[in-house]
Amino acid sequence: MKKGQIVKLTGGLYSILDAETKVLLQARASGILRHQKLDENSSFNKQLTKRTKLDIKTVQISPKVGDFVLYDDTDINHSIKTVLERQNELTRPDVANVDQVLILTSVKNPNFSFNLLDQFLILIEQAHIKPVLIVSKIDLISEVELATLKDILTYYERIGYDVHYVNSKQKIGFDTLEDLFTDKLSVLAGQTGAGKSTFLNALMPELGIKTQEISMALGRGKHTTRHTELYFYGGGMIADTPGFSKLELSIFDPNELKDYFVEFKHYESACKFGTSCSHTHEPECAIKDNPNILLTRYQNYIKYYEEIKNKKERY
Ligand SMILES: Nc1nc2c(ncn2[C@@H]2O[C@H](COP(=O)(O)OP(=O)(O)OP(=O)(O)O)[C@@H](O)[C@H]2O)c(=O)[nH]1
Ligand SMILES: [Mg+2]
Repeated sequence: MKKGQIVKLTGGLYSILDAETKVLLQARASGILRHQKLDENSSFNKQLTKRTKLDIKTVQISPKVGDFVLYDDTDINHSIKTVLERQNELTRPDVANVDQVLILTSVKNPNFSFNLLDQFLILIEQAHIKPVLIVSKIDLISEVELATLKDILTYYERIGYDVHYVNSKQKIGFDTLEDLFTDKLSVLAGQTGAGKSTFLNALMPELGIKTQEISMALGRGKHTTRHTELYFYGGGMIADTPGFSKLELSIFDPNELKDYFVEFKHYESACKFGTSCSHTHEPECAIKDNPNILLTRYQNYIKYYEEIKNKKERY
């Protein structure tokens, strides 16, 4: 049995990078994978509740891009026999063992959205992955508009996120990205049309990845990227993933939400009710009306909090 990492998945066929030889080969998932036996501490158990854990001793695991697997190199099909434990995983996009997610947000077409940005940050924080902000299409707004946006985004830098500004068409802003990818599996995420594929083409012109102009010419329109694939760049790997128009937060307890607003933890101890403060209505809350917290961040927090609470009440 040999070890490898899945770098591409199309129509049931996997491309695996052999861990030792670094050779790419085609593989298929073996039948036994569909019912892999899990021990209690397996990372695959995370999504299961206590009850289903007792009920289900075997579980269906679909190998995904980024997964480390053991495959049979004596078999012509290179059958994948085991999916190894995941360090983390995303479901939309479907990638495992991710080191960082680059959130691409265009300043125009589609317009910059703090709402979408904050939702992305929550999803990535929840998956325990490092987010990096890439503001794209900076050539589409005036210098004054860009300066205003940059000014607001220094807030995100202060709370710990790196922010980069790019124009992928003229390859501007890429000099600061050089070491970003080394030894990492990076995922590009963002709305459809944010410029993810164009960004990758600027890094690796030889790839000629399909972007929206090309798909428009083919009469396809939206969602140009349809499958997830890892590309090798700068000593690491980058996944171009299909974008989407709407995100869905998968948080079931509204009290969990505050954990993903990373800056809140610096002030929380000053709340009268400490860590049990929901920051919504309590007296002497150190988050609400805190001048150091960006107002749109707090407003989005309240908005998502209500959404999660209402959803919970419906069940
Ligand atoms: N002016 C300008 N246009 C850009 C830039 N980056 C991307 N675009 C354009 O934006 C459109 C969408 O770009 P894509 O790279 O296909 O977007 P995507 O995020 O990969 O979209 P999906 O694959 O559908 O998720 C294309 O028409 C690009 O030419 C940029 O830096 N400046
Ligand atoms: Mg794309």
